[in-house]
Amino acid sequence: MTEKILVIGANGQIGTELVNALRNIHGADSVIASDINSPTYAIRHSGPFELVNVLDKDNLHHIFNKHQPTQVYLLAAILSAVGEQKPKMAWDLNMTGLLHVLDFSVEFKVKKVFWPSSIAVFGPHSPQFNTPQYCVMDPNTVYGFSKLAGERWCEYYFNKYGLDVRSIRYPGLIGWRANPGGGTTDYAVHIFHEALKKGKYQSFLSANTALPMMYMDDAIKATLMLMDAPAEKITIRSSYNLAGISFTPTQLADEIKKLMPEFEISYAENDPRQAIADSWPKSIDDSYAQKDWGWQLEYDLPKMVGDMLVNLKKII
Ligand code: AKB
Repeated sequence: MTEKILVIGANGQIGTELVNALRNIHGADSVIASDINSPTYAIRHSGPFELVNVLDKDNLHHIFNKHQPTQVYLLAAILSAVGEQKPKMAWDLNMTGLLHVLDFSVEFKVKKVFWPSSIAVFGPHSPQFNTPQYCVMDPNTVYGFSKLAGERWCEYYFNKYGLDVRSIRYPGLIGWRANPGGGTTDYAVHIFHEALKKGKYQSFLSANTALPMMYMDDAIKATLMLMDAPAEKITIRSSYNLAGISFTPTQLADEIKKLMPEFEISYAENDPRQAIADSWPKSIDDSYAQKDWGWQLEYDLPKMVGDMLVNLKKII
């Protein structure tokens, strides 16, 4: 059966990469990219595009009706750092947007829905190392508790309406094709841009702040693996932990220095994102993803740094 895949929030960090990966697999015309903003060059030139605001119910309903998608990826969200500046707006977009998409997916009999969660669902009382799938969760950012509530809604729609909704708790994502949009882990992308442009970078997180991160190639691979897995293999309908690689700004800078010995890092003080990072896990246990759908990480820290620098150099 031919798929019709609607990607909402296609201009963002994940969307830019995912749309291209999906178009390579299913063909350009089978993947409708959509976003609240006009399409980026890469998205516009690779296939169809719709302007969509997930909070505008009539507009979203029209898009579902027009395209009759078989799969929907909802990527539109406000991330952790921006969410603290605009808490009500973050809650509204992250929550109401999700509920609109879940409702229309039931109404239009969408076969599979993907929605991203985050390591931000954990909080200061969650175990910090090797954080398990199931544990105390007390997120203290609006982004974090909107993602946790969203996970509960996803599981609820699966149990109550049989909607095949699947989700991953992404770590911080690092890629060269698109910039991140206002998260706490953004330093791990900015550092590469500044290294190549200026040879130095001031990290807004402190030297020894360890966080779980993942190279975008691995994140896209995991997303497609989860979406391709047979439904009976998916034992978690809230969201799967995904570990990635855990490192500190110093460890990342040291790895960059191996390829760019002149690179220098310094550290800002009193950045509000530090408190957010301190409330998140330092490393994650993703054994459920490994067991249920065969997840295996490909990029470790040296491989990721090498690939980022080689590719970014070509476009900077
Ligand atoms: C953020 O930093 O807000 C995101 C995330 C970890 O979900 N990158």
